[in-house]
Amino acid sequence: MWNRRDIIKRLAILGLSPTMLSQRACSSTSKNINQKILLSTWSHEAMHSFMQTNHSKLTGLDEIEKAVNFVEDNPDDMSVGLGGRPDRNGKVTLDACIMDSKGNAGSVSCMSNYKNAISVARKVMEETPHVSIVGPGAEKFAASQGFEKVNLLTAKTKKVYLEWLKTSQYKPIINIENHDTIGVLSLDKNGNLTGGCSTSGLAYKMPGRVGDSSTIGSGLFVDNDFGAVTATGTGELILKVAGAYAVLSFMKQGLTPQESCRKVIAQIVKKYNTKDHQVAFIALSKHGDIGAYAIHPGFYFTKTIDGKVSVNQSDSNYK
Ligand code: SD4
Repeated sequence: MWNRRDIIKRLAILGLSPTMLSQRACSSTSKNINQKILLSTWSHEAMHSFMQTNHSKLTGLDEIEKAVNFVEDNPDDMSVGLGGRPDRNGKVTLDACIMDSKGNAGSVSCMSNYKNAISVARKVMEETPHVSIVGPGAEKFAASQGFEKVNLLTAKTKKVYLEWLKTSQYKPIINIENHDTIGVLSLDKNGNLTGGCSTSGLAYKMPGRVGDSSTIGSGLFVDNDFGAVTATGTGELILKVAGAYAVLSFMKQGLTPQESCRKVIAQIVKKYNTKDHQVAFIALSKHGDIGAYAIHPGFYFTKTIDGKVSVNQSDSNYK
């Protein structure tokens, strides 16, 4: 039998301390939490009024898809869907993924000409034997599913792109705007978790570049027994640590969502040069506990609890 000292020693090997353990044991059965929670990255105004009026009407995948569609359809949001910033050749390409409470997943990467990447990702999950379809294959699949073809480069983003071409300097800007990649996590009243993520990726990326937002385990992961996590920021840093799954693995060890997000951000900061890069995670546990943590200040996330929307700034590694 292990005594307290053995347990503390073993926790130390895992980089844990007893106080970091959540008091709430993770259970593998769904339970009624009497609260409906939707947690999302940044403050996407296009989504807020929808959430206030429809939060109680939709659940799971329908809620995730509709909420993300509002952001994808907004031409003024230059990080997601229609009007997203293009790659360095002037082509807008989208990445998105979705995951349900049963562990099913779907994604599209580097897809142009169709604005609702999250909906195409959902179709990949529900209508194909695959998880991930990219580029022209994704576009062909979207057409076969009846999605309407549109030009994603709006007059506004074309102007911004032509301005960028004058210097062609590839330089990420931290918290480039206060609306960015949309990642959404939902917990329904039966304790079931769902998640989705959609982006036009890093502005002026190399053609063909795929980020974390369509990579299951990096930009998003849902494990209905424990929790759900999504990410935003420089995808290359998130991919290199399998970000969303890394956060979730700490939650599986019993850490709170907040502490789990903080630990993975700390790992990124320790390993890589993060002076000019932002990364942030949001996490939602099976029990409705919330976590959010970023490398730099200036990351906002939105909580919708039973239809009440509030925007909060996360804690960060650098103050
Ligand atoms: C990407 N993670 O493609 C996305 C970009 C992003 O906030 O999240 N920006 O790397």
